[in-house]
Amino acid sequence: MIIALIGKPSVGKSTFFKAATLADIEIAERPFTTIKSNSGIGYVKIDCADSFFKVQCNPRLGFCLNHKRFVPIDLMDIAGLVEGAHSGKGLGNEFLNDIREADALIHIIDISGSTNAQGEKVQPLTNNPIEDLKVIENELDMWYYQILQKGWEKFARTISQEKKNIVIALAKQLSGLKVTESHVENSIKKLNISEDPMTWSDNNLKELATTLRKLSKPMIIAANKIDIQGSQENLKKMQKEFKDYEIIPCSADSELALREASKNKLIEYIPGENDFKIINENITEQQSKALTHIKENILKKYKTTGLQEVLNKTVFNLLKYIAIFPGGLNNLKDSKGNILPDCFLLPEESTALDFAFKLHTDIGNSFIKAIDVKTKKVIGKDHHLKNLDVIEIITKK
Ligand SMILES: Nc1nc2c(ncn2[C@@H]2O[C@H](COP(=O)(O)OP(=O)(O)O)[C@@H](O)[C@H]2O)c(=O)[nH]1
Ligand SMILES: [Mg+2]
Repeated sequence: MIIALIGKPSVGKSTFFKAATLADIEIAERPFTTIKSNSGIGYVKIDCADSFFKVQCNPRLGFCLNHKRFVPIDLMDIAGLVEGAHSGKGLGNEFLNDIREADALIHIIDISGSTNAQGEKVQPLTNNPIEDLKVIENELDMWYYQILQKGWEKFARTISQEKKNIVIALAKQLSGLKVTESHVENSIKKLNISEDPMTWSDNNLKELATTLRKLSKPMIIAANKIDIQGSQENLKKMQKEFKDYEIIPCSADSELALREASKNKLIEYIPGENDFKIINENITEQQSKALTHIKENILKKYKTTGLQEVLNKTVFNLLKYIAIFPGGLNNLKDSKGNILPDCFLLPEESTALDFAFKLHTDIGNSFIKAIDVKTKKVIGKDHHLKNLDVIEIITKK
């Protein structure tokens, strides 16, 4: 699963990415500093199954702090998109291309209104963040429309004359955008258009582009820079105007400061928590002041910096994934003695057999039954797994 961070220049995408991955990349105020998309590993935070069994796990990937397990996900920091990106403005075409393989988008918005359309610094509350959201939506829609429209006449004629299945053909045509057959089927149904593409108007095509974009690139909004005074009003306005989006107040800068302070052993901080503890006496007055500011201005007001919540909601609410641990009824360790070393993220409705195949094709092929290790109950191949299950697969020897 790949999640892309998008937005206009200077809204805090790289700051968000750096905090989420703690990677060392350039962060600056100049527009277009990110000229290549970065990929890195971020994490979703879940209740680790180890506390159920009263043990301490040893994750092979990710980490576990205080029985909160951080499970890796792929993140991409996409270079800033400006109005006209779909027609190539500001290298927009190239940047949009980087979004192709994303399963979901985190749209980072400067909710304080302190960057203009080009990403230049302006007085807080001067820029209207609602417009920023509309601009990016339109760029994404136009990008899909262009891809759809390219060679459309020939495509539609072939489908029509050869009586091919439009759902299969279109999904195949757009598979690079992660458009699936069910996306196409649902879109056609929703728009109430015929299965003969020759009858579709240009407007139908535009509407189809938008519907497919929404389904194949579901989006969540990170309302960033909430630490800047006056942002809360903008947040309320945006939440009122866009009821279909989950809009989460966020301060990427604050999360980055906390994670760096934690990495440097100045504080104890578990990402996404509502508090931290200063553990180093040699902390400078400046550092202490900055940390107190975050505590008073963000954590006390909003509970968290929002960054972890954005990642979690993207994976578990928007994409509706579930986290599954492989484990044995009599043994939670792998051959090296690591306890509950793995945790997998799977689409909702995944079955015990899907999970077996996710572990290994051989395990899938020799599947006999599975065991829900928490309840000690035997489950069949079609059993739907649920979030935080621990599953043992029994195979033919
Ligand atoms: N006040 C405030 N500034 C932020 C926040 N996140 C990022 N910034 C600042 O916004 C500017 C642009 O950030 P950057 O991550 O490079 O933006 P990008 O162009 O979207 O990747 C930098 O000066 C950051 O320090 C935040 O949560 N609050
Ligand atoms: Mg950047």
